[in-house]
Amino acid sequence: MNKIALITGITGQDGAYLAEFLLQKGYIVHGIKRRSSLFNTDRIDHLYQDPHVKNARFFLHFGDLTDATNLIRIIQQVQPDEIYNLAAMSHVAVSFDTPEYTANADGIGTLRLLEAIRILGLEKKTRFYQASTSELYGLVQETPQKETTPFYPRSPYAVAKLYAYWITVNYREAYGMYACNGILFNHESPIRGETFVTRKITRALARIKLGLQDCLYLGNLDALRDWGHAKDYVEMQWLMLQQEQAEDFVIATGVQYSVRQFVDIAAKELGITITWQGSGVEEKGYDAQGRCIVQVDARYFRPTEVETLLGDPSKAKEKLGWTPKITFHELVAEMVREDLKSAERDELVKKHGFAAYDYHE
Ligand code: NDP
Ligand code: GDR
Repeated sequence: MNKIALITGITGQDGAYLAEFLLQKGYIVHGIKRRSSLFNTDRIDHLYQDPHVKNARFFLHFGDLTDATNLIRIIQQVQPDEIYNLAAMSHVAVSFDTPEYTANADGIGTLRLLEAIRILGLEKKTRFYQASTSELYGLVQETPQKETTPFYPRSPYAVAKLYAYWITVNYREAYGMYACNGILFNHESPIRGETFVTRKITRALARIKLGLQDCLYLGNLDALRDWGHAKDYVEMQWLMLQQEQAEDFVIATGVQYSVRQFVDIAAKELGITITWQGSGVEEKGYDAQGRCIVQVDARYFRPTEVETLLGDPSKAKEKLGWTPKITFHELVAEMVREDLKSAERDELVKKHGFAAYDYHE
């Protein structure tokens, strides 16, 4: 019998990689997607199967984490063995603009799913994965951060995720549910959202290389992150649900780079060497021809920043056999390569007289 998985946030970066991974493992995969006025399934279109086809194993349902009745109905229909709760308003900076919505979707949304499992009497059948985050550590109390490091969230996003973390632990303890948190550090890929800093950098530098854009505007260049590859991290999400007992795990690489270093390494992939001048909001990066191609814009500073994150994945290494396959440099190279391809497409479009839109956020 094929196992049945339900993925919330299936149209996002992790949702797409996880769906592909589970389909390869023989799962029947159901995903919840939001209604939007434009198509929002780009990342999973290659997985689409006509539901009329016999033995189809991939199904999408309209839904939203802010709608409890909808979630209960979908879970009742699907009767999943595993639920992966990846849906969230996941942008830290945007959470300062939409704090109430973020609390509703990211915090209470998790409660709605756990309650749905309970209301439907699926506590012993359905295993639950919660997409927790290194943002919980915020103003870090210990370096490197591990499962026992105290939390100090620094954004409405992180505070909402703190609620989700603890309600998952509480349902495990109160009702004996198999529910666990993956405390995942930043993970990226060529399908990372364009407004997260890594993708913003690789996309902009590729466009600058081809003359489609002049300058990349960034916020805090000194921020330090522990960046891994999303493809490696979704495998750990699955493994966490295959253990004898539900436990929470940190997933990280244990290596840290600054945003400035990310820019330098990505630029190097494109044959660009950057010379930095000035500091703080005055800092600028110049190419070999003396053109200013990177500039700090205070608009991208956050009201409260998470300056440094570095994970200690020892527990995952020991209990899950965690070995990330893709190195940081391979990740950057892959992202640059893919963004260069799409910039080349835009260049062609422009050459033939059509406008190639540009969006700098
Ligand atoms: P993305 O932003 O790429 O994807 C988020 C997904 O959630 C999208 O499918 C989005 O739909 C969906 N979504 C947003 N709001 C709602 C809602 N109200 N109801 C239903 N669906 C909704 O995030 P990632 O794939 O990068 O991350 C997956 C999860 O892991 C998130 O919960 C994130 O907070 C968490 N996380 C991510 C890390 C990372 O480095 N990537 C690290 C640690 C945790 P749509 O496509 O329509 O916008
Ligand atoms: P983060 O990722 O906030 O860590 O959350 P993001 O890539 O947005 O920022 C990383 C660091 O880079 C700094 N930064 C900028 N960030 C953005 N987005 N745009 C800029 O122009 C810019 N300039 C500098 C930020 O200030 C920050 O310090 C991600 C999300 O995926 C969360 O959902 C997830 O929980 C965490 O990772 C782990």
